[in-house]
Amino acid sequence: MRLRMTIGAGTTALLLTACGGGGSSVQAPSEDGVLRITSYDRQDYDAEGYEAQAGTVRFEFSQVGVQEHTLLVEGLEHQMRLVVVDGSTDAGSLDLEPGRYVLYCDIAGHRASGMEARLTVN
Ligand SMILES: [Cu+2]
Repeated sequence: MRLRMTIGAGTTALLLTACGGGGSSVQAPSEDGVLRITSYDRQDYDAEGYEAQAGTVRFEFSQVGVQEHTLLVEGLEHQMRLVVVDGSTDAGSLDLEPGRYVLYCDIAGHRASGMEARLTVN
């Protein structure tokens, strides 16, 4: 009877998958109830997801950089469109029921390059 140990060194896969910054960073409103969202020139918001309480949700949209960006809630575009450019801030509010929403920037090409985020209203 022979015991043979096979060491599969040749088949050891490299499982070091790239960590694509992938966490699930979710940002809740600050203590004053305002949901502050920052945009960056890399065409991204400062979190992948945001949380808010149902009712009147107040948004404050600001910018790090110089690119113009907007903030809209999918399906509610006619109710709010915030715009920042040259370091400005913009603010607005929406009456939201509990549910899942999508935030995005409607500047040409920005959403396609990843400028969108989840909004969970509880
Ligand atoms: Cu943008």
